[in-house]
Amino acid sequence: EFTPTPADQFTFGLWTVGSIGRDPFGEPTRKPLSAPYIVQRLAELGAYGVNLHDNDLVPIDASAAERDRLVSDFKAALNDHGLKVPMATTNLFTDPAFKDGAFTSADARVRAYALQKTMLSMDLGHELGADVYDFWGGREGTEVDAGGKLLDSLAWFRDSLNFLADYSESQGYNYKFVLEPKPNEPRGDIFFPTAGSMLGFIATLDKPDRFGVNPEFAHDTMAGLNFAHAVAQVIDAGKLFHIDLNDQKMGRFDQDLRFGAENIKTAFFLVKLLEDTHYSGMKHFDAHALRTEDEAGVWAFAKGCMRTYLMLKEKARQFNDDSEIQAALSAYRVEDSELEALSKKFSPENAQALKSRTFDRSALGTRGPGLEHLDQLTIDLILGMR
Ligand code: GLT
Ligand code: MN
Ligand code: MN
Ligand code: MN
Repeated sequence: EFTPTPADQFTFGLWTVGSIGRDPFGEPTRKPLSAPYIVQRLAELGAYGVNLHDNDLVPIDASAAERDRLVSDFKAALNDHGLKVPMATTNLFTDPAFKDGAFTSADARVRAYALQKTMLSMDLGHELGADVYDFWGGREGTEVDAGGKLLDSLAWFRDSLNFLADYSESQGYNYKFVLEPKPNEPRGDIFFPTAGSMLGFIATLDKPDRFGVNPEFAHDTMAGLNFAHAVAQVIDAGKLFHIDLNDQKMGRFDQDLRFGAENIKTAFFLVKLLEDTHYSGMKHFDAHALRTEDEAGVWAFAKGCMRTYLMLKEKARQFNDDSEIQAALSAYRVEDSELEALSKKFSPENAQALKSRTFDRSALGTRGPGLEHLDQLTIDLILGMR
């Protein structure tokens, strides 16, 4: 029970389970794992796929021969173990060339190089079968706003995405692009800090239908936001093409904790939202094992992410089937078909009827909605006491 299968559509990144435990204060604590080995282990654990940045597989200065060898060994492993590559992305943050941004660098040469690197990485992703392409603008931001590029950056980023969407089409690739917001780190302030800002920006692109959002649990939590609320807005906009699951204490540095490790209640409502709305995209665990861990800890981490998701999915099912919880919910949601009909859509008659209606304001303000009871039932359920 709670053992995943590929049908669950769980994915990891070469960079997530492959993390060697480096942090800004300390050297790596683990040896690198080869891509084919990661593929084998993830397949054994029941994952559906593995995602990658161009340079997770092919070093930035690799020769053509080296690239071909690495790609063919990786493809052979995918083939042997039946693992997919659903999503690909570009590393536009590690190399010093990108220290002041990639698509939003004030240096036109860096912007052009970022386009070149991304096109080559899109070619690689396509070769591996990816149909989602992620843009996480880790370096797209500033510490110093005296450079005066706030509006330019938006225009440069827009031009780049329009260029790349046209490139994708001209190549016959069928990519859906996902934009991944983060408020800060590694930059002091990153452009497009929230899912809502990405949604607003997507509407300004030439081909908005090709673009969605890739929200990440930890990114919203760092900013003190409620991730389930952010995801609901992305779903409402029809833009949830991908999701990055992990965990994080609020207001801290980027921790990338195992999914469900910290904010179990938000994780529950998130899973419930994804399951109730039949989210059909990939569930990508964008996190890594603690720096304290050895390789065994890496696979314990990976198993734990998937197990917790599946346990929360079962809890969501129980929530929906629990008659006491459902009774508390129906008591909370007051229905009034007459008033709902009048309020649904404007007409002069409906407006007039509402304006002349007498409301018992005091009764509305006095009613107790039963949320303490409902929330405690939820806690009892999550803690396994129901
Ligand atoms: C990086 C970041 C993630 C992004 C990845 C994609 S890389 O690890 O923390 O949130 O999704 O570029
Ligand atoms: Mn992240
Ligand atoms: Mn992410
Ligand atoms: Mn991170």
